[in-house]
Amino acid sequence: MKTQVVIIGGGPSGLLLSQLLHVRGIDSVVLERKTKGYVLSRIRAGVLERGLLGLMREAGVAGRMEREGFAHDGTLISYGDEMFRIDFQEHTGESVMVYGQTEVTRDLYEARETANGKIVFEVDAVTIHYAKTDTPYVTYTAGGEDHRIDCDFIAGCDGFHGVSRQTIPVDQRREYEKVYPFGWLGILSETPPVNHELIYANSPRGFALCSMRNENLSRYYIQCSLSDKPEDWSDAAFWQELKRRIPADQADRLVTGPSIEKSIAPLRSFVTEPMQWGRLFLCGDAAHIVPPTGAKGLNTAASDVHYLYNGLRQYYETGDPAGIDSYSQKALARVWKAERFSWWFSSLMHRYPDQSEFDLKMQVAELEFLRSNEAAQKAMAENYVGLPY
Ligand code: FAS
Ligand code: PHB
Repeated sequence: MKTQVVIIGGGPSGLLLSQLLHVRGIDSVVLERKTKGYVLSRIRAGVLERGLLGLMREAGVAGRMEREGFAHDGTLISYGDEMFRIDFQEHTGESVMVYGQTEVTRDLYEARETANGKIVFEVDAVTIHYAKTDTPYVTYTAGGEDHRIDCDFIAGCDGFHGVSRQTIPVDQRREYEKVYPFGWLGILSETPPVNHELIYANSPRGFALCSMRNENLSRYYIQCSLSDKPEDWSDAAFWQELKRRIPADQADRLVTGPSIEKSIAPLRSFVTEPMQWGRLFLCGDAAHIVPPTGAKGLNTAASDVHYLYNGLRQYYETGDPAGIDSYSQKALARVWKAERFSWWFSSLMHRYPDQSEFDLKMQVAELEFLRSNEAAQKAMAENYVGLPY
């Protein structure tokens, strides 16, 4: 088989890239290790930046998101019983869209299937060959048979545990990592959200986040120990702990109910450089990971896709390789700013085991500065709605 772009990974990065290329008449094949049902069962991001909204519109898949998504003009930050609001509209004139990653992925799958896009599920032994030449190819097995796809380019959209990053020789990669000494225990519940906006909560007992998917589907998180397992937490214990971490007036109005999903995500900051190796380009979690505090994981994957899509489009439409040659440098410039914001917001909102009394005073001082200073709020708002591509 031959195609123009082989895309490894059928998550949001791979699917968005495939659909954008299709709109421009550029052929791709998506190789996905799991089943479609498994990919759609993963509960992940919930907040979309303006840049991702624009890409979804350009890909022609924004209809349901615009009908069912919720535009949020601000977010709430609490510490103890204190709470204040960051007004995105006032500081940036922009909003964010609350619309689950699962729904983004579902919309992209539907668009690819409608366009008869080629997606191969349950592939195994995916191997990238000759990425440093102008005749790369990918081999894989599916249904017990060996396959080969010759292509012009390969997009590694296969997440943190994929094969693409590992294809770049270890002595050619520089990796930067910070592992956080806690995780996030998240639940979904078919209950009305406690507030119409998100609440990021700093409390003496640890971080909590009150989010949502729609008017009767809420998403809540509490910071937990890395040794915790979801089965260690009954629903009652989760709700009791969440109530102790958010302001009393919010806890009083919290509607609880049975969890329909419960999972723990570890937190890390991670970047690999470079994000390209010959004709192999890394996108999304294959190249970088952020703690979900700033809602930058999916959104930074989207900015990678923006740079790669436009580079490939320039190459195929004009023969000019400038966009693909500068992909890694452009993508990394924005990746590092998202890493910084996610690290900064995580440092501000969580309890760390080695924090001193002075450190805790610094957190309160930073929160009160953010609460009272226009420039600090503008900086927070600009990062949260998404820095320009
Ligand atoms: P993904 O990991 O989503 O997709 C990669 C795909 O590649 C997967 O479908 C995988 O099956 C496939 N794959 C892997 N290896 C392969 C191989 N060898 N061959 C073929 N296919 C292969 N971000 C937020 O903004 N907010 C959140 O709350 C949030 N929560 C998260 C919770 C968890 C547990 C995780 C892991 C991530 C979370 N993220 C969150 C980040 C998440 O949203 C990612 O940024 C987003 O999924 C990135 O999308 P992709 O780059 O497509 O990677
Ligand atoms: C979510 O709704 O899952 C969500 C929202 C904002 C975050 C992280 C997760 O920062």
